[in-house]
Amino acid sequence: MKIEEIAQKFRLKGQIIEIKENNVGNINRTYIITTNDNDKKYKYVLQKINTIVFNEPYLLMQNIENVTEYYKAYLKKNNEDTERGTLSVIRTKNNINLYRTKSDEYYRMYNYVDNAKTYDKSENAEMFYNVGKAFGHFVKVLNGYPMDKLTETIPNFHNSKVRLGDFLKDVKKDPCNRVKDVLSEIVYIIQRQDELSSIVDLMAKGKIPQRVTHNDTKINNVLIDEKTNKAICVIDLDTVMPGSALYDFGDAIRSGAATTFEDDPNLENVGINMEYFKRFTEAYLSETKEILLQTEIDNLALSCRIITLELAMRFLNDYINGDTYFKCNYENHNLVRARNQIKLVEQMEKHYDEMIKIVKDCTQAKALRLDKCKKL
Ligand code: GN1
Ligand code: MG
Repeated sequence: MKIEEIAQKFRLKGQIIEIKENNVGNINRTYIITTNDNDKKYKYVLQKINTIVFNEPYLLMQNIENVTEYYKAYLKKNNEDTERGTLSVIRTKNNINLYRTKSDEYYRMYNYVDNAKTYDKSENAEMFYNVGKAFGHFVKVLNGYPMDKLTETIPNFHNSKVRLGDFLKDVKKDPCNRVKDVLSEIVYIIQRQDELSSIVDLMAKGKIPQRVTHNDTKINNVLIDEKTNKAICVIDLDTVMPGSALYDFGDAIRSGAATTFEDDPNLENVGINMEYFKRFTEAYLSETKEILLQTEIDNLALSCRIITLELAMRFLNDYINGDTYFKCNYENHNLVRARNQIKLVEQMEKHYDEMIKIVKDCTQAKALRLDKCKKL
């Protein structure tokens, strides 16, 4: 079925005048649809859901619709921007939040937030500070959301322990005879298996709570206002599920404070920008300090290493399996990503004490302020 015909199934205003494919993201296919209604232009985002990755598209859409409606109600109550502050699901003419084609393809539509851009890399520390505010705000807004309404659409998505088990099984199977080329990378990951399990273990012991989490907090999942450079909206809500806030914090740092892209083959470029780390942490904690538990705060710096290690393992795992999960633009793309992420873990290990100190300084500033308030 043509994209135009599919777009027509949704409640669009006016006639379609343009369809453009947007080549971002490793999973779904995205199209920007422009319509014209009495000389007024409207834009929509149409996405084909990758059902190999998301095999419960109806439950996934239910999660997204529930969460965005809750979000909108919060924004309204707090006099914040309900139009641009969250995504809105556009339903089909049959009033369903998904369109299923005869060949079992699933499409969904959102409003397009205008005058906003996404960035694969932050242009400066201030922009990343704003991104920290947006992800912190996300935690704050959804803090009261009734968790039992959320479905875990991809079970164990950030269960690094389960992922490690799957990885080791695939290493044993070696379906594409690639293991021999990546032995040192495999050893690197196995040497850090205790670390990989640590957040999951703390959750199992009840020391870290389950929260509504985004699970893909890459910087390009935040819309930045073109004029003010403020972060206005968290997007890509496919993986909104119950999880640990720590993975979201860590993943934002992994992608946004890295000195280069996650698939830069030149490892000399790979590092962590500590100024970005500091600014993001300040912003994030300014939104979440009253919400996060001390155990969560104590593990923020470690979470960056764990999620980066998890990504290194996922990319390597996909390479070993013959590149079936992540979109690859060239041979060895997954291997390049895995090596890049391993280098980033090394860099985070080098700067670990500094990272811990920054988190402490941000939270001590908070304690001091509280103390002052009490005395007044
Ligand atoms: C995938 O498609 P995208 O870029 O939003 C992946 C994330 C990874 C990311 C790495 C559902 O996200 O978990 O962190 O690639 N999403 C899924 O770039 O697996
Ligand atoms: Mg995503």
